Amino acid sequence: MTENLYSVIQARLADTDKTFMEAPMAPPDRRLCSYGELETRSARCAQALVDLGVEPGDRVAAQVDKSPEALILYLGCLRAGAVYLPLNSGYTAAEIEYFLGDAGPKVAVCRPKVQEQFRAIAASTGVPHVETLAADGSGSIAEKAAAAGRSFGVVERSKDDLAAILYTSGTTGRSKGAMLTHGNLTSNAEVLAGAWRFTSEDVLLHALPIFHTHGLFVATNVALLTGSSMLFLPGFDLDEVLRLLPRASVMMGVPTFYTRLLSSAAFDRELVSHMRLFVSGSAPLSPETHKEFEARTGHAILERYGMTETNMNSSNPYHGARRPGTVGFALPGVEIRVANPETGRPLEQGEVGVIEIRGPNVFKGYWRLPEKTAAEFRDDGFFISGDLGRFDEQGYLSIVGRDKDLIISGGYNVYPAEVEAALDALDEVAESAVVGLPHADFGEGVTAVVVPKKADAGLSEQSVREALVEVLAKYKVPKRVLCVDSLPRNAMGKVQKKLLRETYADIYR
Ligand code: MCA
Ligand code: AMP
Repeated sequence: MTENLYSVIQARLADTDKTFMEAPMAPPDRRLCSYGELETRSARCAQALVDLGVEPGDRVAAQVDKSPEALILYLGCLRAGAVYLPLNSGYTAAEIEYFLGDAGPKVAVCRPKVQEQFRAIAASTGVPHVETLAADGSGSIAEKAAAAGRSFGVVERSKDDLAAILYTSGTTGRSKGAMLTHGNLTSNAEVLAGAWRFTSEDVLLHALPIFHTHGLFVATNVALLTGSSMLFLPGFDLDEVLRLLPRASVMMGVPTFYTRLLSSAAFDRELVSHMRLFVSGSAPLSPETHKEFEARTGHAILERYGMTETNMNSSNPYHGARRPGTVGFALPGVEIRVANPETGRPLEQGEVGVIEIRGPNVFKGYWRLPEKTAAEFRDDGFFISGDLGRFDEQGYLSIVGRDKDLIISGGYNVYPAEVEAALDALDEVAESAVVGLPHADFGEGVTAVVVPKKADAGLSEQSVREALVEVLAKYKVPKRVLCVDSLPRNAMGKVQKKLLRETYADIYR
């Protein structure tokens, strides 16, 4: 039996006339997509990919704007047995070059306006085909799909075959491609659909990007498996979200979505009285936001915890207390333990240690990096998350810190080491340290503390930011750059980041 995620979706498809996606910002003729149209359009897309020479296991990379057609490209890849490789639309040419070189895709899909740049990168990295897809759904891949036959089936895949590769940065070195299988995605979507009581009656407000686990897998796969509908926005626009919330039953978001909603006086109990569920994840939701949200709306946000490598691990209960500041219990079929970071020995309830995960949700490994993969797993198969946690007396898990030097800004991960390397590469910079500081909108604000090579080197906050925008995606570029004479170091010569975080704690408040 085929275990292709698309076959599982197809087997559940009950009503082909039912709306799968309504995209209010798309061109009028492409605003609505029923489940029946999704079938035909993803078949045509799969056929177009196969006509380009895509074979099962080949990678198809996409750096495109969010649109219904971008989602159909993902589904076309699943059907063709290809491995979908979505790329953050903010990545610069330098970042893209690395991903294409590492993943070796057969096809790379980009926005029409950067196709020349993409073609040059494709030529230097050996990618045979470059196709285009614009935010309005037009482009060469859309044309090829429209001209392709509609009878394509679904390529047989087993649960261990790859469905996608998502790149995640690391504390050291370059990004690693997390290999996610059909089994990983299917099992997690099924578990979440059950845990969060999704039915075909649901209307999900989808304002997340679709190049990460949260928007692509958690939101979309759950909707597809349960035959629900989505209100599909190109991004989080506060006014649009407020306008559409009365038509939705569920919303998923990063904490910034919820703090932005609370900043609006129009966001009140009446507007969301019909809503069934608000889910938060990707970054810590502060207990203050949780409480303020409940006081304003009567809804307790359901916080859950996941990673690119593991999909979703734990969730607060649908029925039962949703505890602020916790990420709830392990999802069915998922094992979570809190262990000694050095030895992996499980700790007692109440003790703080590294969170480790095992289950059908856990990825297959890092693309072409067997040693790095082995280093992140214990011998008994538990994946070492790098998050520090504790179970309370009722079994709720809290994330209390990170064993990894990571900043989460508005739900995007930024590794200080990558930003420091970009800063240190600037002629005028002698050394740098990058820290995350409390930020009212993004949770944490990426902040650079730099030592100029010479006092009169002409280094300014603006010049540094301008130089970094050329090499790093904007969300990684420090919101503030502070020039100092020297960095504080301990007796071992290590930069004291804790001290920097304390010294500059209030700069975004
Ligand atoms: C945009 N900017 C950002 C961010 N987003 N800077 C830092 N952090 C960000 N997250 C930049 C913009 O380029 C712009 O720069 C300036 O900040 C202001 O942008 P603004 O218009 O306010 O931003 P926005 O376009 O409204 O986006 C904010 C956002 C967005 C809606 C919070 O970042 C977002 O959708 N985040 C969701 C991320 C996500 O899906 N994460 C899931 C990862 P300038 O002014 O210079 O032009 S999956 C995951 O983590 C795991 C698996 C899990 O558990 O889910
Ligand atoms: P990513 O690499 O984008 O998949 O990010 C995964 C990381 O996001 C996790 O290792 C956690 O550090 C963080 N994360 C996800 N959900 C939560 C949450 N609910 N609370 C705190 N941190 C979270």
